[in-house]
Amino acid sequence: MNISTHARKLGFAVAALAMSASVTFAAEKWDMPLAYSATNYHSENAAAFAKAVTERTKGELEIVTHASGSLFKGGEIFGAVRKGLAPIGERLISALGNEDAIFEIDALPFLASSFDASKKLYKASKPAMEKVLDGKGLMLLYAVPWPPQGLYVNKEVKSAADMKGLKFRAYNAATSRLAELMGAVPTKIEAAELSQAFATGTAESMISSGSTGYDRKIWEHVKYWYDVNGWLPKNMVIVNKEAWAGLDEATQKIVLEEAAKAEANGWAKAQELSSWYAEQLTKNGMTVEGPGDKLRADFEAIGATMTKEWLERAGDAGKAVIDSYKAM
Ligand code: PCA
Repeated sequence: MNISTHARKLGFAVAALAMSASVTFAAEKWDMPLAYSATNYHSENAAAFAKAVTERTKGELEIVTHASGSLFKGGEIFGAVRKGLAPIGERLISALGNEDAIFEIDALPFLASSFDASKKLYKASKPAMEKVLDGKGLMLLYAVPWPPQGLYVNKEVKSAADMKGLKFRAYNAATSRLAELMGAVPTKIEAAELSQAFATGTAESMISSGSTGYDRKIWEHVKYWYDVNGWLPKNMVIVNKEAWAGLDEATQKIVLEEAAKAEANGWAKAQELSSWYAEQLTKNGMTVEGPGDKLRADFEAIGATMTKEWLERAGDAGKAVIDSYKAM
């Protein structure tokens, strides 16, 4: 091989390398932080969404989920997506009360306590939420509920007064307030850290779904779950608008289609698993029952106080959402 052939070959090789590099470069990789365990249906649903987008775009947009708060912790995900540190992520909506009161609407006790009611509340609150998100440079892709919330506790509880002084694990300001109104002592702890909190005695009670109790093997720590069935908080998947604008139209269309599928699948799964989770708690030795009359009445009174307080914070925009929900 003479020198010039060699140089030509080298030239081709460099050009080929540059071309393949530019092809790889055009493809986007989106890391998607999630707060809950990989085996939770929210995380599995997000992983299926990510896989479908990756496959349908032939890797032009690869979405990779990171469960259990491994990339950003639950409390950091919203801020990370807003700042563009992550282009996409999932967050519990009702934990965002500091961002805007509207986000607390689906954790108001007894406003919407069935899947059907919760869906209506989602429909009624979605435009207001989207407006707030838009103002923060974010876009809503889909939202999926948790099953109904119940009271986990280490002893038999017949009334709110029985909760007095108990350490209570809260997942947002609303559950903290609820604990306070019962006389319990709230501490905010993300689901990913809650086994530890119960094991060390930092928490002795909480309100959450059968889903989270099951994920965290809560029966190792507490024996009672009172199915208060007061609300069904939702997780939402949001995307940074700048990252969104960087996608071509065909890719955006695929993401929206897959988001709609993920939303429908997620709602169906939550509903399907709801009683299954309760059964698993029973199977693992827990007492699972409805709240007694007194406890239920106490919760309703607390719910009324919390709704009143929320309406004061959320103002006319909040009232308009509640009115439109009630009219549905
Ligand atoms: N599980 C989440 C939020 C609501 C729920 O059911 C948690 O306990 O953190």
